[in-house]
Amino acid sequence: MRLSLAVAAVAAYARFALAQSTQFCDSGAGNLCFQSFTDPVHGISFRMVFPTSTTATEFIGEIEAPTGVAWAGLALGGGMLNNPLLMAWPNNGALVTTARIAAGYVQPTAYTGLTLTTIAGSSHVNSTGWKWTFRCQNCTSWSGGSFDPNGTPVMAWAYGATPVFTPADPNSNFAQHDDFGFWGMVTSAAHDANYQSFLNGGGGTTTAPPTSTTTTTSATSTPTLPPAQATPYDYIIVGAGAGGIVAADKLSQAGKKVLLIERGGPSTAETGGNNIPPWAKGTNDTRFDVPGLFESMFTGNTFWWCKDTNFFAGCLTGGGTSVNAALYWLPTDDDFSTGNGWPSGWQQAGQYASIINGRMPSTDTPSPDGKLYLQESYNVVQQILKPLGYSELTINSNRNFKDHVYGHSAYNFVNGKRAGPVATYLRTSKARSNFKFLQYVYVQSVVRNGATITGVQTNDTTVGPNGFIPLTKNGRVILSAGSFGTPRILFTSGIGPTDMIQVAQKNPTVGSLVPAQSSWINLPVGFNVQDNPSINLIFQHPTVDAYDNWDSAVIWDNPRPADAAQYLKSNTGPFAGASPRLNFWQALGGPDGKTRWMQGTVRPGAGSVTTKYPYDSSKIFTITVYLSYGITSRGRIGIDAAMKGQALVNPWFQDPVDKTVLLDGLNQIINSAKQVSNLTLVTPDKDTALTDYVNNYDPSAMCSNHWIGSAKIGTSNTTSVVDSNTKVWGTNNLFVVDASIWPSLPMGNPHAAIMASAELAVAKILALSGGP
Ligand code: 6FA
Repeated sequence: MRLSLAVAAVAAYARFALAQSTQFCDSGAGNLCFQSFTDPVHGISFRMVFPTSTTATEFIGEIEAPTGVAWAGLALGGGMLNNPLLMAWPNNGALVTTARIAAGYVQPTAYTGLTLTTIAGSSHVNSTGWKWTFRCQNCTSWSGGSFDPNGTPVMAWAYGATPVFTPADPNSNFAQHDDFGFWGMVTSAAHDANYQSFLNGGGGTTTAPPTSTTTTTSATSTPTLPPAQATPYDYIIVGAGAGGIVAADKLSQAGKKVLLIERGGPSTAETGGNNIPPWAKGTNDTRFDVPGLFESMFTGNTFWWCKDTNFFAGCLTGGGTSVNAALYWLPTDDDFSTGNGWPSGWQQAGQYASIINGRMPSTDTPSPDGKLYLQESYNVVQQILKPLGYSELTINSNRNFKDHVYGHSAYNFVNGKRAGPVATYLRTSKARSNFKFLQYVYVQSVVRNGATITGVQTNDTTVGPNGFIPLTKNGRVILSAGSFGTPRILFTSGIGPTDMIQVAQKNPTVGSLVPAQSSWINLPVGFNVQDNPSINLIFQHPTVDAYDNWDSAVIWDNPRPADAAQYLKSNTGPFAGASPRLNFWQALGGPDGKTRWMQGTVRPGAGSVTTKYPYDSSKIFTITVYLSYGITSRGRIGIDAAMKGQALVNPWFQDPVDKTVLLDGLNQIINSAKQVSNLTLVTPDKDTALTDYVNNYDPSAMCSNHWIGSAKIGTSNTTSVVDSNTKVWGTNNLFVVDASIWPSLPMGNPHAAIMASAELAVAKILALSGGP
């Protein structure tokens, strides 16, 4: 489901299970053994080492960043506010450094309560990046805060992609960070007996510490840890979203030794999440559990979104299924038809729809008391639809009926809480001893010897030597990292169009992982993508309760007291459902002789309203009108130099007939709405022609977050990326099981269809000879 709400600036930090630092002995800094954390997206490392005293008030720190990082900062506490922020940036081949502190979400000012000394011999700026090694004195406590030099305090990092305003000036102002994150710094394991001798040997001066002294000392008293032992797996699955969780469950159920790797952390309480609204403190009702908090995903603290795409994508356990509206549509037979691009052998949609529904039952009365809440917009919209010849149905009981039908929005919520694959497939996997789940581990590439994959390269050196996790003999890797994540891994692995592999090759963090050009596999990764174009119509009607437009300041901080109390008591009421209340479908013929399907999603309230005329924001509702099955437009996605996923060619309305057809559907709705008494169209307003409204629609607002097709399935390696067994062409043992393989959009919001395709994909993978 698409939302037009913008992501607001980050305003707070989260308390969730965090990644932890690991040991890093720096040969460039006298082999001092630091605790080090590397952020998985930008590749910036943050390190600390202390004297042997467990009550030390100083440390030696390092920030090491690849080229392209304009500035980076280490906050000495789990948040940007009221904690000293140690920052550095390169300028003309030298480093400029500063200590700052911020009391609000404003420009941090200079902080003078500590002493910073750059250790020149270990610091540098060169062609691959920059490194700042520094001594920080009087640094473990400050007015209003402190951290434990002998525990696992939470630290925060910040990254800026834009240079500070006056790079030569340590007091320069700078724009808000582009990204930030948190980790647990294991300071208890960061005390090194060579600390003082390193400093005595030259630290803090403009010359390097004498190499012989520091090398000798550390060699005798700082044994390096043995390399991490790697466990080989039959199947390594990358990404715990809709596709990956199903794949992992089916393969572990079949007795295979399975590793599921997720780059993000917990989501629902069951997975360890504890992002709980103030009104539910003391309960397990996290943002990801409570359906009515869906709209709060789009403001405030946004640790759950992937930071390396321009579009909304969930980077946490459950992937998109933990952050979406959970609209749940069992796939139609047409969705898996050859006409929709599936190879023959994929046409058992009915069978797999019932498997999915058996494990994750659909409900259109999400409140466990069986009552429907906030139904006013439903009642108004059916007055629009009935004169157009629509019939009311229980949609998932009639999954193949998608023409002129409407019904209550269906979800896979259970007992008033988000369920989805996390509370079903992942739960059963976790009970098996042959299944292992890693969170906060980022897979950079698959490691291959020509056509044979030998394992995956991660950013986590604790999971294997240099972060490598191997496969067992005949083992297989399945990429389920989503429509943007899977292509990124393929590009870094030398698989895809040449231009994208070259972009990955030039990236300072992952470029060295790209194999030699002689083993690149040229496939149309990123081409053929689709996403539903969607347009919002906003109406006002006196009977409608806009539910405060789902404003986060209300639903997260100050909900209607009776509704919050009802949910806390029995998981019932408005908070037991997400915002949508009604869905409808209609087949529309186009001037090109093709049929396209229109889907509508109706919800009380609106994210943004455009009109010159007064309106009552407490009585508005939105109809989001999408074009789905049958659309002909395709776009292309790829990466930029920072490996950020983006649309190289927007997928919406590339074929003008898609726009013509959607305009036809919108016109039918608007015309029929005219006969509903007291109903006013607010956006587009009466001065704005529908065609102009659609022509001027911001393309990014047209996005529905239903991306598919970036590693399309097919029968030819010139037009598809995976074969009919979901195996990547040109490889022996690399598969893709996620939204990327979908050849064309399904009829409805896609996560159930993706899960059904994952069920069938695993059946085919298991049946394929040569595997473990
Ligand atoms: N689909 C529906 O059916 N109903 C909806 O209501 C609905 N709404 C939304 C919505 O409101 C939003 C805001 C979004 C973003 C999507 C919505 N969708 C809806 C779409 C649906 O959620 C997605 O189509 C579906 O989740 C896609 O499933 P995939 O398996 O293809 O991909 P996911 O994004 O779910 O999972 C990928 C996982 O891989 C993530 O957990 C990610 O963190 C992980 N990952 C990515 N790169 C990785 C790497 N390099 N290493 C390790 N893990 C990685």
